[in-house]
Amino acid sequence: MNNTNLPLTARPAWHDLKSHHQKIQAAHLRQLFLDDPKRGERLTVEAGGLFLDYSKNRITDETLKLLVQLAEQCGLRSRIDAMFRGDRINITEDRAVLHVALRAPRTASIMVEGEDVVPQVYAVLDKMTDFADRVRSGAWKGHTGQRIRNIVNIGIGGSDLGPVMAYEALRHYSDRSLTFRFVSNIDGTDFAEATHDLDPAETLFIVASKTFTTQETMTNAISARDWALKGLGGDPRAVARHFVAVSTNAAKVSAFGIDTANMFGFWDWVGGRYSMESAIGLSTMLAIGAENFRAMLHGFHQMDEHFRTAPFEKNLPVLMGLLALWNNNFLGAHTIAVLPYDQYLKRFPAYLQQLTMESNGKQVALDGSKVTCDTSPIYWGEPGTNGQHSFYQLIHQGTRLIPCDFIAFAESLNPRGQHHDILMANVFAQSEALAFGKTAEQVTAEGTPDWLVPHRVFDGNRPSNTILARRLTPEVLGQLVALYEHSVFCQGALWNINCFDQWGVELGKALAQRIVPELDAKTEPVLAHDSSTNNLIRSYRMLKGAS
Ligand code: G6Q
Repeated sequence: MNNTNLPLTARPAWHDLKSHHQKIQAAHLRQLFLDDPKRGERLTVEAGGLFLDYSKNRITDETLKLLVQLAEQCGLRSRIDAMFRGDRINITEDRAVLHVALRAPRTASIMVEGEDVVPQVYAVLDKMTDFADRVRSGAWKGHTGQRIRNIVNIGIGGSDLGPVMAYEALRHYSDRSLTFRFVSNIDGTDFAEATHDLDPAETLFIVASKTFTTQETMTNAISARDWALKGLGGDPRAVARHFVAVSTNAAKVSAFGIDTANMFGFWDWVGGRYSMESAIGLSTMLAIGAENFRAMLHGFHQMDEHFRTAPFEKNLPVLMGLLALWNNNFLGAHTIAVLPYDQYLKRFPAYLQQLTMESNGKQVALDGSKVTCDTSPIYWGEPGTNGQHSFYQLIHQGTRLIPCDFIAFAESLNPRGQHHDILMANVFAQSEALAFGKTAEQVTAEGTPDWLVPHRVFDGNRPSNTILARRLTPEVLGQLVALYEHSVFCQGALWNINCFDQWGVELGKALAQRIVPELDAKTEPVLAHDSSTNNLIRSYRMLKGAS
């Protein structure tokens, strides 16, 4: 049954799901809810502090049974075990995938190549804690003896999106006497705007780069060093007080001029987009303190344990993964909207875009063959209620099916009058409207003239999940991120693809390296690209007055 070489679409459960889909495709959520008055209570699951209502999906008990069978036939259980065991499941880079070790308890033991990595994880966490405490208390001084008031994280992709998202998400818990900025883009505007009002004497840069070779990050780090030294009288010793590094590459860190005593390490078994709770999260720890950071790790770990041990039909990440696959591969939905009804989660959709699409935007199965069905849907979203006043029109009445993940919290971190009840009323109203819509009869009964009726009808039957938690805490953020990480893993396991490489980002990088000197050349370079690229390069050179 677990024959890994069988394409997903050749699995018996896939065929059963296809014919099942034929049978139920006409079923409307209105009917499904009428048929089972307890559906909204039944199709729910809870793990840690997260409650998932998935009843507003176009599924029946049979759908779920078959999806679970599909997961079993694809060997999901053994895939999960292999990840937690530290097998080299990232086969194209020959690496283990052990972000779960970053949040394991101190007493755990996880072996990689005969070595227990948990003590290493805690050695770095302890070093981060000591450093964060010193900066937050003012004991760590800048070169001129002033305390650090500004922290600028320089990193991109996995070394940026997690830290920014976590900082924004947990801002409520952050030390407000510290200013945090994040520089990622090679566009000099990013650096200029992040630093224009900062005093170098009070500014600490974290250069966050797993490889310490990423073009954008290294260019920004060099600009930061120039900026800092210029503002601090040019003494190179200032670097030691104003720069720390987060990396796996000690040689490159020290070549840059950062003392490796001020380097926080991690390991090749931590993928960039799975690294926000490693030392890459140093800015998070500086913002919220070590205790809150540990609470976040605990949240991650709770979800890891749930994922590892819960039966599939009660397993939150597995269910979310299977539902995403159902909506994508059987209902033909190309995208998923992630709609957090919490302003603090405004960067969560951007974070998820990398997690989901860099992980599962693949067209080749583990054995090198082409996949036989669509892989990752496109994830996108904005916080509610703002999105309601822009793109929800398309979700409600457009021609495309857009499954939605609503995320909401029972308690506001900033209670103010009726704000929170109104916010929550909107979450519940949106998923209700999407599922049940409004029929032509209902619209007519409201006295709408006939010609206007079609414009005002809502078909409904549009699927959504609602994730509810009591309060957005560091622990709950950890659970939420781990939930999506594992849901992505489940989808990837069923599609039989490698969630942990990203070869698709390489070609553009390599071509850019070739083009940089052509843009920079003092004399007209000989261009050997296609006619469009050649012409664009010439036009650029002309416009900037290079030739
Ligand atoms: C993430 C990717 C990628 C990576 C960045 C930054 O999974 O690997 O987004 O995080 O390219 O890489 P460095 O941390 O090495 O600078």
